[in-house]
Amino acid sequence: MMHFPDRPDQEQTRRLLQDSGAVVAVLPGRAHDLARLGLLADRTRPPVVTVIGKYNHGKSRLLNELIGHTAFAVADKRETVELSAHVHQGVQWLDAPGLDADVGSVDDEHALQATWLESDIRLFVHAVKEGELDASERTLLEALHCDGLRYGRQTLLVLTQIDQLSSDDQYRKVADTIGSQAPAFGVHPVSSTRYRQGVEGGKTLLLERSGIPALQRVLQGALERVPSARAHEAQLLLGDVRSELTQLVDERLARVCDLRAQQTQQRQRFDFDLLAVLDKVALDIRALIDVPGPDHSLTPDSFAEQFKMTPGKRERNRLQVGYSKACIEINAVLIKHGVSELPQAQRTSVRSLDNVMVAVMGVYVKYRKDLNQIFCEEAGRARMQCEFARYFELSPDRVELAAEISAAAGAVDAAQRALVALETLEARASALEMSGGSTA
Ligand SMILES: Nc1nc2c(ncn2[C@@H]2O[C@H](COP(=O)(O)OP(=O)(O)OP(=O)(O)O)[C@@H](O)[C@H]2O)c(=O)[nH]1
Ligand SMILES: [Mg+2]
Repeated sequence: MMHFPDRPDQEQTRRLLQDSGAVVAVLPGRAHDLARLGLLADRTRPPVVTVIGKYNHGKSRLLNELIGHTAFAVADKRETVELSAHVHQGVQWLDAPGLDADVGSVDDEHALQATWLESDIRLFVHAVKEGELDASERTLLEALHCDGLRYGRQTLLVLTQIDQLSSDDQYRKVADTIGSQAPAFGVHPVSSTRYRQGVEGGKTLLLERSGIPALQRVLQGALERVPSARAHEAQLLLGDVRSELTQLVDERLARVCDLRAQQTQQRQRFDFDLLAVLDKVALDIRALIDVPGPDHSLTPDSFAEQFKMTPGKRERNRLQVGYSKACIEINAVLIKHGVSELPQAQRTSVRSLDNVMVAVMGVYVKYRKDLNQIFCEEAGRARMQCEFARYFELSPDRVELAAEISAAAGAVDAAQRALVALETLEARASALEMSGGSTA
Protein backbone atom coordinates (compact mmCIF):
# COMPACT_ATOMS: atom_id res chain seq x y z
CA MET A 1 0.00 0.00 0.00
CA MET A 2 1.00 3.59 -0.50
CA HIS A 3 2.79 5.57 2.16
CA PHE A 4 1.28 8.87 3.19
CA PRO A 5 3.13 11.23 5.53
CA ASP A 6 1.75 12.75 8.73
CA ARG A 7 -1.14 15.24 8.83
CA PRO A 8 -0.29 18.79 7.67
CA ASP A 9 0.25 21.32 10.44
CA GLN A 10 -2.56 23.59 11.55
CA GLU A 11 -0.96 26.69 10.09
CA GLN A 12 -0.92 25.11 6.63
CA THR A 13 -4.58 24.16 6.94
CA ARG A 14 -5.48 27.63 8.16
CA ARG A 15 -3.74 29.27 5.19
CA LEU A 16 -5.36 26.88 2.78
CA LEU A 17 -8.81 27.70 4.15
CA GLN A 18 -8.02 31.39 4.01
CA ASP A 19 -6.91 31.19 0.37
CA SER A 20 -9.93 29.11 -0.61
CA GLY A 21 -12.19 31.49 1.31
CA ALA A 22 -10.87 34.47 -0.64
CA VAL A 23 -11.71 32.75 -3.91
CA VAL A 24 -15.12 31.47 -2.79
CA ALA A 25 -15.99 34.98 -1.58
CA VAL A 26 -15.95 36.17 -5.18
CA LEU A 27 -16.94 32.93 -6.91
CA PRO A 28 -19.56 31.39 -4.60
CA GLY A 29 -20.60 29.00 -7.36
CA ARG A 30 -17.14 27.44 -7.13
CA ALA A 31 -17.40 26.61 -3.42
CA HIS A 32 -17.56 22.90 -4.14
CA ASP A 33 -14.55 22.97 -6.48
CA LEU A 34 -12.54 24.94 -3.94
CA ALA A 35 -13.45 22.50 -1.19
CA ARG A 36 -12.34 19.67 -3.47
CA LEU A 37 -9.12 21.54 -4.29
CA GLY A 38 -8.51 21.95 -0.56
CA LEU A 39 -8.70 18.19 -0.17
CA LEU A 40 -6.55 17.61 -3.23
CA ALA A 41 -3.89 19.96 -1.92
CA ASP A 42 -3.55 17.89 1.24
CA ARG A 43 -0.88 15.49 0.17
CA THR A 44 -1.08 13.58 3.43
CA ARG A 45 -4.65 12.53 2.73
CA PRO A 46 -4.96 8.84 1.92
CA PRO A 47 -6.85 7.81 -1.21
CA VAL A 48 -10.57 7.66 -0.53
CA VAL A 49 -12.82 4.86 -1.75
CA THR A 50 -16.55 5.44 -1.42
CA VAL A 51 -19.53 3.24 -2.00
CA ILE A 52 -22.57 4.74 -3.64
CA GLY A 53 -25.88 3.16 -4.51
CA LYS A 54 -29.39 2.52 -3.33
CA TYR A 55 -30.09 1.32 0.19
CA ASN A 56 -29.89 -2.32 1.11
CA HIS A 57 -27.89 -3.19 -1.99
CA GLY A 58 -24.98 -4.46 0.10
CA LYS A 59 -22.64 -1.45 0.16
CA SER A 60 -21.53 -1.66 3.78
CA ARG A 61 -21.03 -5.39 3.64
CA LEU A 62 -18.98 -5.10 0.46
CA LEU A 63 -16.64 -2.63 2.17
CA ASN A 64 -16.28 -4.95 5.17
CA GLU A 65 -15.31 -7.83 2.91
CA LEU A 66 -12.86 -5.70 0.92
CA ILE A 67 -11.21 -4.53 4.13
CA GLY A 68 -11.29 -7.94 5.74
CA HIS A 69 -13.14 -7.08 8.93
CA THR A 70 -16.39 -5.53 10.09
CA ALA A 71 -15.83 -1.81 10.07
CA PHE A 72 -19.36 -0.80 9.01
CA ALA A 73 -22.82 -1.78 10.22
CA VAL A 74 -24.77 -4.15 8.01
CA ALA A 75 -28.48 -4.92 8.30
CA ASP A 76 -31.39 -6.14 6.28
CA LYS A 77 -33.05 -2.72 6.42
CA ARG A 78 -32.13 0.85 5.75
CA GLU A 79 -29.03 0.91 7.93
CA THR A 80 -26.32 3.45 7.10
CA VAL A 81 -27.68 6.94 7.71
CA GLU A 82 -24.55 9.01 7.82
CA LEU A 83 -21.04 8.95 6.47
CA SER A 84 -18.68 6.71 8.25
CA ALA A 85 -14.98 6.42 7.53
CA HIS A 86 -12.43 3.78 8.29
CA VAL A 87 -8.76 3.90 7.43
CA HIS A 88 -7.25 0.58 6.56
CA GLN A 89 -3.83 -0.07 5.04
CA GLY A 90 -3.35 3.50 3.87
CA VAL A 91 -6.79 3.81 2.26
CA GLN A 92 -9.76 5.67 3.64
CA TRP A 93 -12.94 3.66 3.10
CA LEU A 94 -16.08 5.70 3.22
CA ASP A 95 -19.46 4.13 3.80
CA ALA A 96 -22.37 6.26 2.65
CA PRO A 97 -26.12 6.02 3.16
CA GLY A 98 -28.16 4.49 0.38
CA LEU A 99 -29.65 6.79 -2.19
CA ASP A 100 -33.40 6.83 -2.31
CA ALA A 101 -35.41 9.82 -3.36
CA ASP A 102 -38.47 8.61 -1.39
CA VAL A 103 -36.85 8.60 2.00
CA GLY A 104 -35.25 11.96 2.41
CA SER A 105 -32.70 14.24 0.97
CA VAL A 106 -30.38 14.49 3.99
CA ASP A 107 -29.04 10.98 3.56
CA ASP A 108 -28.68 11.59 -0.16
CA GLU A 109 -26.73 14.73 0.62
CA HIS A 110 -24.29 12.77 2.75
CA ALA A 111 -23.91 10.18 0.06
CA LEU A 112 -23.39 12.75 -2.66
CA GLN A 113 -20.89 14.66 -0.56
CA ALA A 114 -18.90 11.46 -0.18
CA THR A 115 -19.14 10.82 -3.89
CA TRP A 116 -18.41 14.23 -5.28
CA LEU A 117 -16.33 15.90 -2.63
CA GLU A 118 -14.32 13.32 -0.80
CA SER A 119 -13.81 10.29 -2.95
CA ASP A 120 -11.05 9.37 -5.36
CA ILE A 121 -12.64 6.08 -6.36
CA ARG A 122 -16.35 5.30 -6.32
CA LEU A 123 -17.78 1.84 -6.09
CA PHE A 124 -21.21 2.17 -7.62
CA VAL A 125 -23.15 -0.67 -6.04
CA HIS A 126 -26.21 -2.29 -7.56
CA ALA A 127 -27.74 -5.54 -6.31
CA VAL A 128 -28.58 -7.78 -9.24
CA LYS A 129 -31.65 -9.22 -7.51
CA GLU A 130 -33.24 -5.81 -8.16
CA GLY A 131 -32.89 -6.32 -11.91
CA GLU A 132 -31.94 -3.48 -14.21
CA LEU A 133 -30.77 0.00 -13.21
CA ASP A 134 -33.49 2.52 -12.54
CA ALA A 135 -33.55 6.03 -13.98
CA SER A 136 -31.89 7.70 -11.00
CA GLU A 137 -29.07 5.16 -10.98
CA ARG A 138 -28.53 5.66 -14.71
CA THR A 139 -28.44 9.44 -14.33
CA LEU A 140 -25.91 9.24 -11.53
CA LEU A 141 -23.76 6.75 -13.42
CA GLU A 142 -23.80 9.00 -16.46
CA ALA A 143 -22.67 11.94 -14.32
CA LEU A 144 -19.91 9.85 -12.78
CA HIS A 145 -18.81 8.74 -16.22
CA CYS A 146 -18.58 12.34 -17.48
CA ASP A 147 -16.70 13.29 -14.34
CA GLY A 148 -14.31 10.42 -14.93
CA LEU A 149 -13.71 11.45 -18.52
CA ARG A 150 -12.93 15.00 -17.62
CA TYR A 151 -11.18 14.74 -14.28
CA GLY A 152 -9.93 11.17 -14.26
CA ARG A 153 -11.77 10.21 -11.10
CA GLN A 154 -12.58 6.52 -11.29
CA THR A 155 -15.88 4.71 -10.82
CA LEU A 156 -16.31 0.94 -10.75
CA LEU A 157 -19.75 -0.52 -11.34
CA VAL A 158 -20.11 -3.36 -8.85
CA LEU A 159 -23.00 -5.80 -9.18
CA THR A 160 -23.64 -7.25 -5.74
CA GLN A 161 -25.47 -10.21 -4.28
CA ILE A 162 -25.02 -12.34 -7.38
CA ASP A 163 -25.69 -15.40 -5.19
CA GLN A 164 -29.29 -14.23 -4.94
CA LEU A 165 -29.97 -15.18 -8.54
CA SER A 166 -30.94 -18.78 -9.15
CA SER A 167 -28.67 -19.45 -12.14
CA ASP A 168 -25.73 -18.13 -14.12
CA ASP A 169 -28.15 -17.66 -16.98
CA GLN A 170 -30.30 -15.36 -14.94
CA TYR A 171 -27.21 -13.44 -13.91
CA ARG A 172 -26.09 -13.11 -17.56
CA LYS A 173 -29.43 -11.65 -18.54
CA VAL A 174 -29.37 -9.01 -15.82
CA ALA A 175 -25.70 -8.24 -16.43
CA ASP A 176 -26.32 -7.86 -20.18
CA THR A 177 -29.20 -5.47 -19.59
CA ILE A 178 -27.14 -3.42 -17.17
CA GLY A 179 -24.18 -3.53 -19.56
CA SER A 180 -26.36 -2.02 -22.26
CA GLN A 181 -27.74 0.57 -19.85
CA ALA A 182 -24.25 1.67 -18.81
CA PRO A 183 -22.05 0.82 -21.79
CA ALA A 184 -19.19 3.02 -20.57
CA PHE A 185 -18.61 0.76 -17.58
CA GLY A 186 -17.33 -2.75 -17.27
CA VAL A 187 -19.23 -4.61 -14.56
CA HIS A 188 -17.68 -6.26 -11.51
CA PRO A 189 -19.94 -9.02 -10.18
CA VAL A 190 -19.53 -9.92 -6.49
CA SER A 191 -21.13 -11.90 -3.72
CA SER A 192 -20.15 -10.98 -0.20
CA THR A 193 -21.94 -14.07 1.11
CA ARG A 194 -19.94 -16.43 -1.09
CA TYR A 195 -16.75 -14.66 -0.16
CA ARG A 196 -17.46 -15.02 3.57
CA GLN A 197 -18.27 -18.67 3.13
CA GLY A 198 -15.09 -19.11 1.11
CA VAL A 199 -12.98 -17.40 3.76
CA GLU A 200 -14.54 -19.23 6.65
CA GLY A 201 -14.59 -22.62 4.95
CA GLY A 202 -11.19 -22.16 3.29
CA LYS A 203 -12.81 -22.80 -0.09
CA THR A 204 -10.67 -21.27 -2.82
CA LEU A 205 -13.17 -21.88 -5.60
CA LEU A 206 -15.92 -20.13 -3.69
CA LEU A 207 -13.54 -17.26 -2.98
CA GLU A 208 -12.78 -16.81 -6.67
CA ARG A 209 -16.47 -17.20 -7.63
CA SER A 210 -17.33 -14.46 -5.14
CA GLY A 211 -15.67 -11.92 -7.43
CA ILE A 212 -14.18 -10.12 -4.42
CA PRO A 213 -10.51 -11.04 -5.09
CA ALA A 214 -10.92 -9.91 -8.72
CA LEU A 215 -12.46 -6.66 -7.53
CA GLN A 216 -9.59 -6.22 -5.05
CA ARG A 217 -7.09 -6.52 -7.89
CA VAL A 218 -8.92 -3.96 -10.02
CA LEU A 219 -9.16 -1.70 -7.02
CA GLN A 220 -5.44 -1.99 -6.35
CA GLY A 221 -4.72 -0.78 -9.89
CA ALA A 222 -7.18 2.08 -9.43
CA LEU A 223 -5.56 3.06 -6.12
CA GLU A 224 -2.16 3.22 -7.76
CA ARG A 225 -3.51 5.71 -10.26
CA VAL A 226 -4.92 8.00 -7.55
CA PRO A 227 -1.90 10.33 -7.10
CA SER A 228 -1.67 11.12 -10.81
CA ALA A 229 -5.46 11.36 -11.12
CA ARG A 230 -5.51 13.82 -8.23
CA ALA A 231 -2.80 15.96 -9.80
CA HIS A 232 -4.69 15.98 -13.10
CA GLU A 233 -7.96 16.86 -11.41
CA ALA A 234 -6.35 19.67 -9.40
CA GLN A 235 -4.82 21.15 -12.56
CA LEU A 236 -8.14 21.09 -14.38
CA LEU A 237 -10.11 22.54 -11.50
CA LEU A 238 -7.54 25.27 -11.00
CA GLY A 239 -7.63 26.04 -14.72
CA ASP A 240 -11.42 26.32 -14.64
CA VAL A 241 -11.43 28.52 -11.57
CA ARG A 242 -8.57 30.62 -12.90
CA SER A 243 -10.27 31.39 -16.20
CA GLU A 244 -13.53 32.27 -14.46
CA LEU A 245 -11.67 34.46 -11.99
CA THR A 246 -9.59 36.18 -14.65
CA GLN A 247 -12.75 36.93 -16.58
CA LEU A 248 -14.37 38.28 -13.44
CA VAL A 249 -11.39 40.53 -12.72
CA ASP A 250 -11.55 41.85 -16.29
CA GLU A 251 -15.29 42.48 -16.08
CA ARG A 252 -14.96 44.24 -12.76
CA LEU A 253 -12.05 46.37 -13.96
CA ALA A 254 -14.06 47.31 -17.05
CA ARG A 255 -16.94 48.36 -14.82
CA VAL A 256 -14.72 50.59 -12.68
CA CYS A 257 -13.28 52.12 -15.86
CA ASP A 258 -16.79 52.76 -17.21
CA LEU A 259 -17.94 54.35 -13.99
CA ARG A 260 -14.83 56.51 -13.74
CA ALA A 261 -15.24 57.62 -17.35
CA GLN A 262 -18.86 58.48 -16.59
CA GLN A 263 -17.72 60.42 -13.54
CA THR A 264 -15.12 62.37 -15.50
CA GLN A 265 -17.53 63.07 -18.34
CA GLN A 266 -20.22 64.35 -16.01
CA ARG A 267 -17.72 66.65 -14.36
CA GLN A 268 -16.41 67.89 -17.69
CA ARG A 269 -19.95 68.68 -18.87
CA PHE A 270 -20.66 70.48 -15.63
CA ASP A 271 -17.43 72.50 -15.80
CA PHE A 272 -18.13 73.37 -19.43
CA ASP A 273 -21.70 74.56 -18.79
CA LEU A 274 -20.69 76.44 -15.66
CA LEU A 275 -17.86 78.23 -17.40
CA ALA A 276 -20.15 79.16 -20.30
CA VAL A 277 -22.81 80.64 -18.00
CA LEU A 278 -20.20 82.49 -15.93
CA ASP A 279 -18.79 84.00 -19.15
CA LYS A 280 -22.27 85.05 -20.19
CA VAL A 281 -23.29 86.61 -16.89
CA ALA A 282 -19.91 88.39 -16.66
CA LEU A 283 -20.72 90.09 -19.98
CA ASP A 284 -24.26 90.95 -18.85
CA ILE A 285 -23.03 92.37 -15.55
CA ARG A 286 -20.32 94.38 -17.30
CA ALA A 287 -22.98 95.88 -19.57
CA LEU A 288 -25.09 96.59 -16.48
CA ILE A 289 -22.39 98.45 -14.58
CA ASP A 290 -20.51 100.07 -17.48
CA VAL A 291 -23.04 102.84 -17.97
CA PRO A 292 -22.17 106.52 -18.43
CA GLY A 293 -22.95 109.12 -15.77
CA PRO A 294 -22.66 109.13 -12.00
CA ASP A 295 -23.20 106.00 -9.92
CA HIS A 296 -26.29 106.89 -7.89
CA SER A 297 -26.18 103.65 -5.97
CA LEU A 298 -23.44 105.16 -3.87
CA THR A 299 -25.69 108.02 -2.72
CA PRO A 300 -27.29 107.07 0.60
CA ASP A 301 -30.95 107.89 1.13
CA SER A 302 -31.75 110.54 3.68
CA PHE A 303 -34.29 109.91 6.41
CA ALA A 304 -36.71 112.26 4.65
CA GLU A 305 -36.43 110.22 1.46
CA GLN A 306 -37.12 106.86 3.02
CA PHE A 307 -40.55 106.45 1.39
CA LYS A 308 -39.66 108.14 -1.88
CA MET A 309 -38.18 106.76 -5.06
CA THR A 310 -34.71 108.28 -5.43
CA PRO A 311 -32.05 107.90 -8.16
CA GLY A 312 -30.02 105.94 -5.57
CA LYS A 313 -32.86 103.52 -4.91
CA ARG A 314 -33.60 103.18 -8.61
CA GLU A 315 -29.98 102.32 -9.35
CA ARG A 316 -29.75 99.84 -6.50
CA ASN A 317 -32.95 98.20 -7.74
CA ARG A 318 -31.54 97.99 -11.24
CA LEU A 319 -28.35 96.36 -9.90
CA GLN A 320 -30.40 93.96 -7.75
CA VAL A 321 -32.51 92.91 -10.73
CA GLY A 322 -29.35 92.32 -12.80
CA TYR A 323 -27.86 90.36 -9.91
CA SER A 324 -30.98 88.21 -9.57
CA LYS A 325 -31.06 87.53 -13.32
CA ALA A 326 -27.43 86.38 -13.22
CA CYS A 327 -28.15 84.16 -10.25
CA ILE A 328 -31.20 82.64 -11.97
CA GLU A 329 -29.15 81.84 -15.08
CA ILE A 330 -26.42 80.18 -13.05
CA ASN A 331 -29.02 78.34 -11.02
CA ALA A 332 -30.55 76.88 -14.19
CA VAL A 333 -27.18 75.30 -14.99
CA LEU A 334 -26.85 73.96 -11.46
CA ILE A 335 -30.32 72.40 -11.60
CA LYS A 336 -29.57 70.86 -14.99
CA HIS A 337 -26.63 69.09 -13.34
CA GLY A 338 -28.55 67.99 -10.26
CA VAL A 339 -27.19 70.64 -7.89
CA SER A 340 -30.03 72.26 -6.03
CA GLU A 341 -30.54 71.38 -2.40
CA LEU A 342 -27.77 71.71 0.13
CA PRO A 343 -26.24 68.53 1.50
CA GLN A 344 -28.17 67.21 4.51
CA ALA A 345 -25.63 68.40 7.07
CA GLN A 346 -25.90 72.02 5.93
CA ARG A 347 -29.69 72.30 5.82
CA THR A 348 -31.50 74.83 7.99
CA SER A 349 -35.09 74.99 9.16
CA VAL A 350 -35.90 77.45 6.35
CA ARG A 351 -36.37 75.44 3.18
CA SER A 352 -36.08 78.42 0.83
CA LEU A 353 -32.58 79.07 2.13
CA ASP A 354 -31.47 75.49 1.73
CA ASN A 355 -30.38 75.78 -1.85
CA VAL A 356 -26.86 75.92 -3.14
CA MET A 357 -27.36 79.16 -5.04
CA VAL A 358 -28.32 81.08 -1.89
CA ALA A 359 -25.53 79.46 0.11
CA VAL A 360 -22.87 80.49 -2.38
CA MET A 361 -24.17 83.84 -3.63
CA GLY A 362 -26.37 85.26 -0.87
CA VAL A 363 -29.58 87.04 -1.85
CA TYR A 364 -28.76 90.68 -2.04
CA VAL A 365 -26.18 93.01 -3.59
CA LYS A 366 -26.12 96.83 -3.57
CA TYR A 367 -23.16 98.24 -5.42
CA ARG A 368 -21.55 98.06 -8.83
CA LYS A 369 -18.19 97.23 -7.28
CA ASP A 370 -19.75 94.19 -5.60
CA LEU A 371 -21.15 92.96 -8.89
CA ASN A 372 -17.81 93.58 -10.54
CA GLN A 373 -15.97 91.68 -7.84
CA ILE A 374 -18.36 88.75 -7.85
CA PHE A 375 -18.88 88.25 -11.59
CA CYS A 376 -16.12 90.01 -13.49
CA GLU A 377 -12.92 89.82 -11.46
CA GLU A 378 -10.84 86.69 -11.70
CA ALA A 379 -10.92 85.97 -7.94
CA GLY A 380 -14.73 86.20 -7.87
CA ARG A 381 -15.14 83.85 -10.79
CA ALA A 382 -12.61 81.44 -9.35
CA ARG A 383 -14.53 81.43 -6.06
CA MET A 384 -17.82 80.63 -7.82
CA GLN A 385 -16.24 77.88 -9.87
CA CYS A 386 -14.66 76.33 -6.85
CA GLU A 387 -17.77 76.57 -4.65
CA PHE A 388 -20.20 75.30 -7.28
CA ALA A 389 -17.90 72.44 -8.18
CA ARG A 390 -17.69 71.52 -4.50
CA TYR A 391 -21.48 71.40 -4.22
CA PHE A 392 -21.66 69.54 -7.51
CA GLU A 393 -19.54 66.77 -5.98
CA LEU A 394 -21.81 66.77 -2.91
CA SER A 395 -25.01 66.44 -4.95
CA PRO A 396 -26.97 63.18 -4.53
CA ASP A 397 -26.21 61.65 -7.95
CA ARG A 398 -22.52 62.42 -7.69
CA VAL A 399 -22.28 61.03 -4.18
CA GLU A 400 -24.10 57.90 -5.33
CA LEU A 401 -21.79 57.53 -8.31
CA ALA A 402 -18.72 57.95 -6.11
CA ALA A 403 -20.06 55.29 -3.74
CA GLU A 404 -20.73 53.00 -6.70
CA ILE A 405 -17.16 53.50 -7.88
CA SER A 406 -15.68 52.74 -4.52
CA ALA A 407 -17.83 49.59 -4.22
CA ALA A 408 -16.78 48.53 -7.72
CA ALA A 409 -13.13 49.21 -6.88
CA GLY A 410 -13.58 47.12 -3.73
CA ALA A 411 -14.97 44.33 -5.88
CA VAL A 412 -11.90 44.53 -8.13
CA ASP A 413 -9.64 44.32 -5.07
CA ALA A 414 -11.51 41.27 -3.82
CA ALA A 415 -11.24 39.56 -7.22
CA GLN A 416 -7.54 40.41 -7.45
CA ARG A 417 -6.95 39.13 -3.92
CA ALA A 418 -8.77 35.96 -4.95
CA LEU A 419 -6.45 35.64 -7.93
CA VAL A 420 -3.38 35.93 -5.68
CA ALA A 421 -4.92 33.34 -3.32
CA LEU A 422 -5.54 31.07 -6.29
CA GLU A 423 -1.89 31.41 -7.30
CA THR A 424 -0.91 30.12 -3.85
CA LEU A 425 -3.25 27.18 -4.33
CA GLU A 426 -1.74 26.61 -7.77
CA ALA A 427 1.74 26.55 -6.30
CA ARG A 428 0.61 23.84 -3.90
CA ALA A 429 -1.04 21.95 -6.73
CA SER A 430 2.13 21.94 -8.81
CA ALA A 431 3.93 20.48 -5.81
CA LEU A 432 1.16 17.88 -5.81
CA GLU A 433 1.67 17.26 -9.52
CA MET A 434 5.36 16.69 -8.94
CA SER A 435 4.67 14.21 -6.18
CA GLY A 436 1.84 12.65 -8.27
CA GLY A 437 4.23 12.30 -11.20
CA SER A 438 6.83 10.57 -9.11
CA THR A 439 4.49 8.02 -7.53
CA ALA A 440 2.34 7.44 -10.62
N1 LIG B 1 -27.29 -12.91 -0.06
C1 LIG B 1 -26.54 -11.83 0.04
N2 LIG B 1 -26.90 -10.88 0.91
C2 LIG B 1 -26.11 -9.77 0.99
C3 LIG B 1 -24.96 -9.59 0.21
N3 LIG B 1 -24.42 -8.42 0.50
C4 LIG B 1 -25.21 -7.89 1.44
N4 LIG B 1 -26.21 -8.66 1.74
C5 LIG B 1 -27.27 -8.43 2.73
O1 LIG B 1 -28.05 -7.37 2.30
C6 LIG B 1 -28.51 -6.61 3.41
C7 LIG B 1 -28.07 -5.16 3.23
O2 LIG B 1 -26.68 -5.07 3.27
P1 LIG B 1 -25.94 -3.71 3.66
O3 LIG B 1 -24.50 -3.93 3.38
O4 LIG B 1 -26.33 -3.27 5.03
O5 LIG B 1 -26.61 -2.80 2.58
P2 LIG B 1 -26.38 -1.22 2.36
O6 LIG B 1 -26.38 -1.00 0.90
O7 LIG B 1 -25.19 -0.79 3.10
O8 LIG B 1 -27.71 -0.61 2.97
P3 LIG B 1 -27.91 0.88 3.58
O9 LIG B 1 -26.82 1.11 4.53
O10 LIG B 1 -29.23 0.83 4.22
O11 LIG B 1 -27.88 1.79 2.41
C8 LIG B 1 -27.86 -7.24 4.63
O12 LIG B 1 -28.75 -8.13 5.21
C9 LIG B 1 -26.70 -8.00 4.05
O13 LIG B 1 -26.29 -9.10 4.83
C10 LIG B 1 -24.60 -10.66 -0.69
O14 LIG B 1 -23.63 -10.63 -1.43
N5 LIG B 1 -25.45 -11.75 -0.73
MG1 LIG C 1 -24.94 0.56 4.62
